Amino acid sequence: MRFVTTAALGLALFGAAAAHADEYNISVDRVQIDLGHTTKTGVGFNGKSPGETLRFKEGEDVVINVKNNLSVDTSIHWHGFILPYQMDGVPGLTFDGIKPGETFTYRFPIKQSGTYWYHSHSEFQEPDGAYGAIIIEPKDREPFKYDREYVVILTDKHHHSGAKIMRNLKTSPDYYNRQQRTLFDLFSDSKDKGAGAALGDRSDWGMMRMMPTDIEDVQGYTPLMNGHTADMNWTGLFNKGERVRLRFINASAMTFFDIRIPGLKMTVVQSDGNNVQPVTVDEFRIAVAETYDVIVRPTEEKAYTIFAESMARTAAARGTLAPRAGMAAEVPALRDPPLLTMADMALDPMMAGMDHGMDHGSDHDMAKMEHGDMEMPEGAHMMPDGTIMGGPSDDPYYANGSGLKPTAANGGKFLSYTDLKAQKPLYPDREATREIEMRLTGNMERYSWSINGVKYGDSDPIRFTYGERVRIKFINETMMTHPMHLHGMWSILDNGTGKWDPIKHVISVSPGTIVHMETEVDAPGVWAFHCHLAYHAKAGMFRKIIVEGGPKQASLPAASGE
Ligand SMILES: [Cu+2]
Repeated sequence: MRFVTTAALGLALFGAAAAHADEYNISVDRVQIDLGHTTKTGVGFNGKSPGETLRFKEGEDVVINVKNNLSVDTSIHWHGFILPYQMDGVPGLTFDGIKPGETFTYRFPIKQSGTYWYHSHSEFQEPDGAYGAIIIEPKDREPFKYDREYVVILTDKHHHSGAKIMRNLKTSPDYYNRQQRTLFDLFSDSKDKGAGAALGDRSDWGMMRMMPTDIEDVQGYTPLMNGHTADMNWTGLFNKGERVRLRFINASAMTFFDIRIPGLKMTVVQSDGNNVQPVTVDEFRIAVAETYDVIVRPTEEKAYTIFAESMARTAAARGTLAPRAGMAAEVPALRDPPLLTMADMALDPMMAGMDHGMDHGSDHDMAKMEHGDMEMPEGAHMMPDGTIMGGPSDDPYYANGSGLKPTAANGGKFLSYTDLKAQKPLYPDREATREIEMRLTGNMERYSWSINGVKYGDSDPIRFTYGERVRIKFINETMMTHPMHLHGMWSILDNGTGKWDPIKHVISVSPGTIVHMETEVDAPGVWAFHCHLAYHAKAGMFRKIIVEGGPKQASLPAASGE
């Protein structure tokens, strides 16, 4: 069943001359976004935020006219799309952006299928509301069945503009972190553990220049589900016994969500637009910019709550699946916030309490001394200050210690990256031709985020050669989870399943973990590679990729730093 028709989109659909070229008109506009307690002026598409769901067909050529009604430049990036780089929509990198009053025409063939999204790649327009869902219908039959479907697009709208949030973070990096431990916590800790232990723990955190609860660095937002606050209760209807496909998209600027539907098992069938071997779970985490398609089968004539709780448990989006409009089920309470502990950053408990070198302070001597002659576990990595991170016992996604490792409510099954297996490998399995190390680095005290210690503005482009298979080793040396997004080429997550390694466009890297991905370099041109947390990308956790060689080199710009 198809509930979203092109006619209903409010997008003009012209009978184009070419048989398979559909034409769409999208305007980028100032819009009002209802946050319940307040209305925010933001940015949207065709007068709305989120923009209307676009529906493309695999194999068609699309023509999309994007008109800029703002007083500043804009752009649209087609997130997760395989397309010519000139159509990728990253201002200053792949095109010049769209000036106020101007229209830019995107033209590209649709070479994939599944659930995706689109968003502005200009300044903070995406956090300010410029995002929407895309569904691409596959040419072939899908390997699963469903009776109806809904897009569930999540975001974290803040009453401050993105530009203001960035300014506040730069002035005071803990501006939006409300879960910081207070002096009161310190005294209550000292009752339990003794003052010495509590103070010792505190000074370790000072050395790391992070707070123990830096799981989210921007709080105080209002989570929205399909543009609705929890009170507005977005509702999807079903008939008892139907299989309902939910296309979850995390369009947040900064917020990871843990999603569950109490009373229903969810069968994950797709991630980042690519089919996976079905896995049934009670709860899953969706990183910023990821998509997950799940199928649920409500067998009772009652309402079910779709509950998307933020990773740091500061807020939740909520909606309902119900047989009739106006119904509601119980809404779970927010669980206790997880505390990221020093032990979470180290493989060996012996390492807990040592400086992990967020920046390069002067307190390394003790750490060096204590594990100077310790054996390095296989797969582990030694940081510049001598700290050992990672190792064979690590789940590439979630095993970074007790603090962050999620458990499903009521002891159920929580999806891990290790559960994701490609339904059908996109590429033949082969050895990577080269490995690149990407340390994810930062200094929370200055709100500076970087790769290999270098911010984007000071960096040289990374050069790939067409035809190679690059293996990327992410080493997350920070206390935050970074959803890394490579444009224009698929990211094959090495989760140990070999030829079944899942194909994604966002690879989320937890604090203190090492994660590998591989990329078949099959798209010439210039591409962005960045953390998808809006303020991390802007602060410098971003790289320009140049793919040299391959077809159609004429239009590739001359090599330059920026
Ligand atoms: Cu990041």
